Amino acid sequence: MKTYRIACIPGDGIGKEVVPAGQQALEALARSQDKFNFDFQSFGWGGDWYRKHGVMMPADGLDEIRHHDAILFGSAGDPDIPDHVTLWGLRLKICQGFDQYANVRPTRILPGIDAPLKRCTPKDLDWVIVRENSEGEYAGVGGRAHQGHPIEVATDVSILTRAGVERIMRFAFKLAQSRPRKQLTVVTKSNAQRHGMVMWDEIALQVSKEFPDVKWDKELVDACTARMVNRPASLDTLVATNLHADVLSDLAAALAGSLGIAPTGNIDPERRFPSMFEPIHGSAFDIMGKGLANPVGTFWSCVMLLEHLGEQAAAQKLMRAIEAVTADTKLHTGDLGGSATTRQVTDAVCHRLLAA
Ligand code: NAD
Ligand code: K
Ligand code: MN
Repeated sequence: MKTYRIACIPGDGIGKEVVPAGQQALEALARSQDKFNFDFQSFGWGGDWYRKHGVMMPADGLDEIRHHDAILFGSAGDPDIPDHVTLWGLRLKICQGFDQYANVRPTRILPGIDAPLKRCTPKDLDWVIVRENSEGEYAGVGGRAHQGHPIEVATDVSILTRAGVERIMRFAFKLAQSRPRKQLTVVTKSNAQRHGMVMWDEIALQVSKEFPDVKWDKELVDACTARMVNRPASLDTLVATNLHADVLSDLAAALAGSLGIAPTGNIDPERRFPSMFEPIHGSAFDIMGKGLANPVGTFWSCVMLLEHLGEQAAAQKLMRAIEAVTADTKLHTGDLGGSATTRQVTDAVCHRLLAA
């Protein structure tokens, strides 16, 4: 029997609650069949590690997880540590160190969820946002001169490379091609950002020629927010830069019912390194430590993890268990208007898996 080695990095805040929940669901799934097992290894990196060691993770931390089959991540973000320190010191270190250049964010309205858009049914909203995850606005390039002085200048430079844009475009077109509608919207801002985004548009046109069966269009990022609300059914797969997709995907999650449901995969499509799966939400300081976090975003991330491992049947089984549980409003957590706890939702999913 196959054993997958999974590195679990709960990180901070509710990451410490939802990652163990995800691990339990995967354990129940493994117990419910005899094709594969998991070997989980947990790493206590994050804010607590920072308080002890002055860094978010050890200098050789990437080497400790380099040979795992996948990474299950929670959140980086601690009330007592600046966000740019926690983010760059842990999550971005892993994304960039393992060149996880494609960030994939599916959005659907799950059964039983009361999504906020009027006249929008689950069949009207089925999107995948592909986020460029290695460069762009979050390249980390820039600086501050004359800090604190009236003449201070601060820059965050967006770096786009031809190679970087080509690979994410190709990934997005391929993903769009694999979906029933074969449709891609290239999100842009080339009216105002007149260098990198103009190259982005040119490369989209060039790569589109390799995918003649994919219908594609271009949309400015600001107009795209309005289209997501007004004409959700007109969208299917989207590709956008690091910052644009970051913003669009939180909107997408809210339109589908809650930030607590949405999953994501930070993928190395070439499979040189482990890919990392996580809920899109953060540490949720307002509810952390109370057992109230919605674990569904993490469970759905586990579905993506299983798909990445090639375990399609198991992925579908977990997705069906999640959908059965969201369909029961008594099992909704506070973010969905209910009063269920992380524990109750997790037990319900595990119970379904073991009963199936
Ligand atoms: P957040 O996602 O942590 O929370 C936003 C709101 O959504 C809060 O009201 C929270 O209670 C609610 N929420 C989020 N997830 C939920 C869940 N699973 N169940 C129920 N409610 C949920 O975003 P924020 O407040 O902007 O950020 C808090 C911290 O998290 C910051 O330090 C930020 O940098 C970090 N963060 C990390 C990541 C990541 O690691 N990938 C992503 C986003 C934010
Ligand atoms: K996260
Ligand atoms: Mn975000």
